[in-house]
Amino acid sequence: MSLKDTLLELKQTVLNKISVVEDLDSLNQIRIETLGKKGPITEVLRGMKDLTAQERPQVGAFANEIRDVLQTAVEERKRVIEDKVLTAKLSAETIDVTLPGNQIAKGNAHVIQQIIEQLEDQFMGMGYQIAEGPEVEEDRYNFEMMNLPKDHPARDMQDTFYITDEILMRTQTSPMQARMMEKHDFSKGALKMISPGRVYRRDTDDATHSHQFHQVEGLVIDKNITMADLKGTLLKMAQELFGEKHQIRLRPSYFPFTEPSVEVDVSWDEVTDKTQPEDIKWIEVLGAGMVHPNVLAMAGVDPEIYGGFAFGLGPDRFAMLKYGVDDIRNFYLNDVRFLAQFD
Ligand code: FA5
Repeated sequence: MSLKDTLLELKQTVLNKISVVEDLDSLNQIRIETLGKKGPITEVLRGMKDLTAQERPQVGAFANEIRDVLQTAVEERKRVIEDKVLTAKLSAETIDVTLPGNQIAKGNAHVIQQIIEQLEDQFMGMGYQIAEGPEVEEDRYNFEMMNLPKDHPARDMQDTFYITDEILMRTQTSPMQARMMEKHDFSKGALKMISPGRVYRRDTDDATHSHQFHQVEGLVIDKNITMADLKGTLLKMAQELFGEKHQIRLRPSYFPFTEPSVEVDVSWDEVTDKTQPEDIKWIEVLGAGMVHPNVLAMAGVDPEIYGGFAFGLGPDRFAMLKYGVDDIRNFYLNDVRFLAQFD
């Protein structure tokens, strides 16, 4: 067989191999075996020294031509294989955007915080400011400026955690009345505020009492404020929170810082024209009254000119009423299964 025929046959065999090879390693192997230094083409070119001077350039050119053809075929096949690999990789990595993702567990505000925030929204809508005060409080604000001098028997109504003789854990949010009245500039208009926060009492825990609970204090001081303003405000608050058909009831009571004083109940159920008064079940939710002149005077407000009403409500009891929770302790056990229900 002539050298030319050998080269032609080699070309065909190699092209056939290249056309079926499926991976880059095998293709590289073919390239090395055919076109490498020890390959048959190099071999042919080396053997040219035995040819005549006339044959040499022809065979040389032919061998180069075949080497070029094979090189091009290798490169083309390489591109085809690389494309196939890339396509396979891309389709394996396709992201299905319609697949549901992993659910991230989301917390929710504590139910009592939710009640407090509803009350804040409601009262801000009526032009009240929101004030927060210290939980570690001076005896002076918690009791004395609330018309409860030392040794006043009514101090027993709120059994107290004392830190020193003069410092205590506040038993009520009422000290915020004195703090806000002291600060307020009455020449700029009325004082209308609510003050939510935690309070502490040495109460024995039971279904409706906790030694740590929440209160929201309310205070309005202006000229010509009457008991009707208090009743209207509390009725609106109760109906917005529990529903239009709920009623409130004011019962005479006693607090040293209000005169007259009342305790306020909300109807457990809706009250319609057909409801008999004796069928209404009432739940006590707050204390209120007209601010005592002594309290005004001690905070530097002239009781001859100004007056107002105050109330202190228990959002824990509100939450019990609104959601039918029969034990206040559930709010403080931090059982996520219970708390997550109020999302
Ligand atoms: C007071 O604390 C007065 N400062 C309220 C007040 C403010 C009256 C302004 C007049 C003017 P009392 O101790 O009744 O009052 O508590 C008020 C509300 O807090 C109660 O109606 C109840 O809803 C809630 N409360 C009282 N003690 C507890 C307790 N141990 N656990 C849970 N809630 C309580």
